[in-house]
Amino acid sequence: SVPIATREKWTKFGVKEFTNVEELEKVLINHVETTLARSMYNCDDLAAYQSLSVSIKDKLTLHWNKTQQLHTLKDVKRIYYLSLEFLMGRALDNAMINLEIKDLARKSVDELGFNLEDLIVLEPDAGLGNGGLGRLAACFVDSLSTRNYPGWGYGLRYNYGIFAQKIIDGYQVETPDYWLRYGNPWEIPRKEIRIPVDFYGSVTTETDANGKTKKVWSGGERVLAVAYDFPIPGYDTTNVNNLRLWSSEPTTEFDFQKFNEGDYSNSVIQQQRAESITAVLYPNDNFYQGKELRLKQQYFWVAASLHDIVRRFIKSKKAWSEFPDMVAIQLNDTHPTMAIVELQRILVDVEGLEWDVAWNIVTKTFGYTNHTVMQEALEKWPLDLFANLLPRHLEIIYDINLFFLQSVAKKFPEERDLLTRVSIVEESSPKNIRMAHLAIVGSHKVNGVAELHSELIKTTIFKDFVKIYGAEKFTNVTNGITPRRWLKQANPELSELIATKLGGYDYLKHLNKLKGLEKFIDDAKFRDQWAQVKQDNKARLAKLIKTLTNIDVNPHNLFDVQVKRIHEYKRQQLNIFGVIWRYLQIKATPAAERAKKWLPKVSIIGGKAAPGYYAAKKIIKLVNSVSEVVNNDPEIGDLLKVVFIPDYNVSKAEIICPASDVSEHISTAGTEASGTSNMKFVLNGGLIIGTVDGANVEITREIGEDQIFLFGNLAEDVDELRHEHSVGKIDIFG
Ligand code: HBZ
Repeated sequence: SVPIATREKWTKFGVKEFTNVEELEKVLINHVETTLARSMYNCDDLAAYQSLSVSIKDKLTLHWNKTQQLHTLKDVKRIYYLSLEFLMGRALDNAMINLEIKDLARKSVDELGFNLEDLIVLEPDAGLGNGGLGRLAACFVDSLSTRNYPGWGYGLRYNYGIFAQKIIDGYQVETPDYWLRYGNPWEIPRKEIRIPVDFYGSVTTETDANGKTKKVWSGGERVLAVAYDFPIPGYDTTNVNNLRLWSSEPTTEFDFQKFNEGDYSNSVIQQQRAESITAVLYPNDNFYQGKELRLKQQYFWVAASLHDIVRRFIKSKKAWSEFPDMVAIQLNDTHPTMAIVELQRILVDVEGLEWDVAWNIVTKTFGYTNHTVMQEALEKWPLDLFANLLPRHLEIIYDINLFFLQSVAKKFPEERDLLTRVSIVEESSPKNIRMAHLAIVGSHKVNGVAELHSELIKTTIFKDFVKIYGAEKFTNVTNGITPRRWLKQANPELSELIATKLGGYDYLKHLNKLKGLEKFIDDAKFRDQWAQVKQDNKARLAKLIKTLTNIDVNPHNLFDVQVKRIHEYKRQQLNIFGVIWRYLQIKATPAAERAKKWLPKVSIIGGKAAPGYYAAKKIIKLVNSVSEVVNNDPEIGDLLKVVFIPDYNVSKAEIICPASDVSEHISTAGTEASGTSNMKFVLNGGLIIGTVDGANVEITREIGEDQIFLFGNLAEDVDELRHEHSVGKIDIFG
C-alpha cells in the first residue's frame, strides 16, 4: 500500500460512484470521449451500450474493492465454487436490476439520445457453458453475492463459448461463437496475475540433508494462466463477489535451442499452442469424451485456481491446520477433481507436510456435487494419458488409492470384489482413472441435486461407498434458480404485479413469501391482471418466433414449450411423436367438428445438440420436418403450429420462460438429475407436463398434485420394464 503520509490525498480524491441521473450522464459522456475515443458525433448504439456497461462496471468495481477489503480485514472463511462452465448470459440488465438503478439508467441514456432496451439487446450472451450445470453455476454466484457470502467462482475464459446454432434445411449447423469480438466491458483483466502451469515431464526422487526423500516433478511444457475478473453484483446489497476466469498465454521464456538451430518460426508456433488451452468450450452435455486437450483444460484451471487460493491463505500467516476453517472448495461435477490431487501435491511436495496431515486437510476442504447417474457421462481418464500429461499426479492418485483400499480391506476383510468395485483405478484394459471415485474419497460431503437423484446415487452408482463411509456423507442439495434474473429481469410485469400485492420486492430474496399471494386467489381483478401479463409475454414470444423463423403463431392459442439441450433421455422425440399423433387425429376429425374438439395449440421446441451426437441431431431434423408439414397444411390452419426455435440460449430463455402455458419435463424417470428450467417455468406461472423425475417431485410436493400434469412410470420400475421390453415380454404394438 501507499505511504501513510500520502493517504489523505487518496481519501480526498478517491473515486465517487454515480448516484443520480446527472452524475451517470457525466460518467457516460466521459467514457464515450475517453475510454471509447468517440464523441457525440459518432456515438452509435454499440458505443452507448459499451459506455453504459463500463460505467456500471466501474460502480461494481468500487463495491468489489470494498467487499474484498472487508473480507480480508474480517478474515472470513471463503467458499470457492470450481466450475468448468459459467453460463452467464447477459450482464447489463442483470447488473442494473441488482443495483436497483434501471430507472436511473433509462433516464440517463434517454436524455443522451438513446433507448435503454435497444442497448441491452446488443450485448452478446456470455455462453461459457452447455446447459443446466453451467447455468446452475451462474445462478449460484448471483445468490452467493445476494446473500452476502464471501464466495468466489473459478472457471475458464473460453475465447469461443457454446456454438451458435443455425438451422439450414432443417438440420443443425454449428457456427463459432466469438463472443469477445467487441471486447468485454464487464471484465477486469489482471494481466499481472500470471500463474505458471506445467505439463508432461518427469518425476525424480531427491534426498535432502536429513536423509528425507522427496519427489520432484519437472514439467516439460509450461503455460501461463492469466486472471480475468468479473464482478458479481448481489441484489439489494453492496456485496460484490468475484468470478475469476483464467486465460492461457505462452510464457515469455524462449526455446533458445530451437532459436539457435534457426527454427525461429517453429518455436513461435510452439508458443502459440499455449493459447489453444482456453480457446474453446467442449460442447457436450452429459457425455464423456476423453480428449487430451480437455484434461489439459481441467488441470490448467485447477492448478491456477489452487495456486491463487493457497497464496491468499499463506498471506494470512495461519497454520496449515486452519486451512479448512478458512477455505471451502465445492466441485461442480468431477471436472475439477484434480484439485484434490493438486492440493495434496502442494501440501506434501511443496510445503513438506506429512501425507496423513495433508490428506486430513484436503478431505476437510472439498465437497463434491454429482449431476448424473448415467454411465456415459461419468469421467474415466485413460491411465496412460494421465501418466504422460501429469506423471506426479498419477503417483499421488496411486497412493491415495492404496491407502483408501487398505482401509476398506481392513473394514471388510472378506470382500475382495468390493475393492475392485470401489477402486479409483479401474482394472480394465486399458486402465482408467474413475474421477467420481476420486472425488468421493477426497471429499467430506457428496451431494445430489434433487431428492430423488440424491437417493438414487446412494442406491445405484455410489452404493458401495455408502457401505464404506455411511449414509451421512451423502446429502441432498436440491438445485435452485435466481429469482432476480428468472422473475424480475425476465418478467418485469409479473414481478411488479406480485410486488404490489406483497408490498415490495422482498420476495425476490425470500421466495417463500410468495405464499402471501394465496389470499388473492379469488380476487378477480388480480386474476385478470395475471392473465394479461401472461398474454403480453406470449405476444412478446410470438414476435420473437416471427423474427427467428418467419412463422406466425397466434398468441391466444395454447403455448406448449420444451426447451433444453436435445438428448434422448430428455425425450424430445416423445414430444414430437405426440405432436404427430395430434396432427393425424385432427385430420381424421370431420372438418366441421375440429374447432369444437381440438384446442388450438402451438408446440414450441428448442435446444442445441452436441455436434457429434447423431441421434440428437436427427431429432432436430424431425421436429423441423414435422413443422414444415403441419404449418403448411391448409386443413390444419391455426389448430396446430410447430416451431423449432433456433439457437436456444440464456437470453432467449428469458423471453420463452414467462410465455408458456405448459412446459414439458418428460425425461425417463431416474435420468434427469434435477432439471432447473422446470423451476423457471413455474416461477413464471406456467403449468408443467412432467414425469416423476428430478425436481419435478419436489415441485409437486410444494404446489400439490392437482397443479401439475404428471404421467409415466416410476424410476424404481424403469429397469424392470426395460428388461421386459428387451426380452420381448412387452409388446409395444399390442
Ligand atoms: O445439471 C445437468 C443435469 O442434467 C440436470 O438434471 C441438472 O438440473 C443440472 C444442474 O444440476 N447436467 C448438465 O448440464 N451437465 C452438463 O452440461 C455436462 C457438461 C459436460 C460434461 C458432463 C455434463 O462433461
